[in-house]
Amino acid sequence: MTYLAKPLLHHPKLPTNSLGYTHRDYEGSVSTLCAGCGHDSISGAIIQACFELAIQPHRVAKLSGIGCSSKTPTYFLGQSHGFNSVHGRMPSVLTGANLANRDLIYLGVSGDGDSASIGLGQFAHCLRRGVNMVYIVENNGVYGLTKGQFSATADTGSRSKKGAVNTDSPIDLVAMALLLGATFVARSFSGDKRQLVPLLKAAIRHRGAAFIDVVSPCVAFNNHTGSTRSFDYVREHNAAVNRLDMMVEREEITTDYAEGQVQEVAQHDGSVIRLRKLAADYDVRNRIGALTYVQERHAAGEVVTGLLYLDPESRDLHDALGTVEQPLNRLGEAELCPGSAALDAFNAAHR
Ligand SMILES: Cc1ncc(C[n+]2csc(CCOP(=O)(O)OP(=O)(O)O)c2C)c(N)n1
Ligand code: SF4
Ligand SMILES: [Mg+2]
Repeated sequence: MTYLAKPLLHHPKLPTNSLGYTHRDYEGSVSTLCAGCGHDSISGAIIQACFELAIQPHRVAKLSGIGCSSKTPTYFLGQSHGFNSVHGRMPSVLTGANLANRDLIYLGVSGDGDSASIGLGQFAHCLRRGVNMVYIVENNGVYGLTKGQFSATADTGSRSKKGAVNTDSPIDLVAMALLLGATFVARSFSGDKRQLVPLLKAAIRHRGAAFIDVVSPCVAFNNHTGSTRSFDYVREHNAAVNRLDMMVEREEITTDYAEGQVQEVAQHDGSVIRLRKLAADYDVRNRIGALTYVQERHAAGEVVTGLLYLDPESRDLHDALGTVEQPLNRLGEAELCPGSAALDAFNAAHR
């Protein structure tokens, strides 16, 4: 059996969002991942974020590659569109779907093997093209599905469960995303829903390529002493640069922020990200500063989390290509076949 259906009955007093939907309306099938897998907590955070944003499930398309992480779209948003592609090929399938229908919200779900090994080229190009999506890597430092080989994100010197030492250099997907031009870059931890849910909400409302690297321990193969992706290691070395609230529109500050510690960034769609700064001199609008900071802290053994970079003036691939506003399946014959005079004029313009 590949998945289990959940019973549809739920408590009549479950809280509802502005669409009248409960949390249950954003769930998927019962997970078949190992009990305690970090990936299930990320599914929970995605459900929470979509519930809080009152997203209509049919407006979401979730795409993935291959891996335990890439199985997770079955376990959330059961009423949404889904496509489980080939190993490492989620980004090109997502790019094509996005170009055909710009009206959907695209969630790309991948693993560190899927994105940093076989899919590294695809990862790079969809970020540099600015595809409007939320690209989530559930990063456990191993190939969980194929039973625990080191992945390309495993730190040098980290140990496998059987004691082998990784001698290769790690690929830091956050640093790559910054270099490649992603306009929203964050890192979080599957065990920190308080940080992850608002990050997901802000990324969903962002126009452009939003990338979130979520450290997500694999309890079966990479949760031992000597691993730098275990629950204990990440809890002990987590250095958050900020905590954020995501507001659909600007709202009065009601929380107890200390003066000088709050940074507000408005996005294109009117949503406002309010950041409580934990590292006083960290500026989320400084791409080069972010890159330096993340690498310096990694060298000091820390796992930097939070919203690391945001370009409030972001544009997406449709802006760059000047595509039509409507999804392609809504274009009628008149737009698709404007007649021979229009074709002659077009050809003449290219002579
Ligand atoms: C073309 C191809 N090569 C190799 C595999 C075998 N394979 C399946 S999943 C996987 C790695 C998954 O690792 P990751 O993306 O980190 O996901 P995780 O299971 O750790 O969540 C590999 C190598 C495959 N399915 N297809
Ligand atoms: S093998 Fe690891 S990544 Fe896969 S479900 Fe189990 S704990 Fe999760
Ligand atoms: Mg993995």
